[in-house]
Amino acid sequence: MRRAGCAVVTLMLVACSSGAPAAAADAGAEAAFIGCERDPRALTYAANLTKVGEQGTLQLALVQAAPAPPLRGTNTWRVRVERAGGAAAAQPAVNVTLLMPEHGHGSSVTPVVTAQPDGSFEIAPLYLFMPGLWQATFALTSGADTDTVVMAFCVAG
Ligand SMILES: [Cu+2]
Repeated sequence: MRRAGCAVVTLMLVACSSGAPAAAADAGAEAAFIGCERDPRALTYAANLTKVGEQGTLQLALVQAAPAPPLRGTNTWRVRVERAGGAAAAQPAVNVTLLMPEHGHGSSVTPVVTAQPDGSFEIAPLYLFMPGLWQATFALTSGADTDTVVMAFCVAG
């Protein structure tokens, strides 16, 4: 479409034939990042960011992310499984799946979930290897109850 526009608009011919490829590539990268920042799915990170699951039964608290906010590269998250509303969840368990929804791929590294003495879980490494929107789907369990929480963050380069 850019080329068609350039061919029609004579004034644009010089710009298109000389600097267009590099400029278009830069604009594309910038647009992808800005689009991610404005993406309504992207959450604004804060310690103890909490989201109720799709079933309304359990919730996930992202107690702490390191680095904070999440950045491109290797991340470590501390999370807690709670009853919706914040009460302690019995026999909590959590699993996480990473996805870049715009690209249709996950991470090349499978994160390990490690239960902590205080009942929370450390999840590492969360390898967010590209800038863009990363979506973490948490499968929550407490006894016989299950729920799913999706948290997405716009990861800067
Ligand atoms: Cu990607």
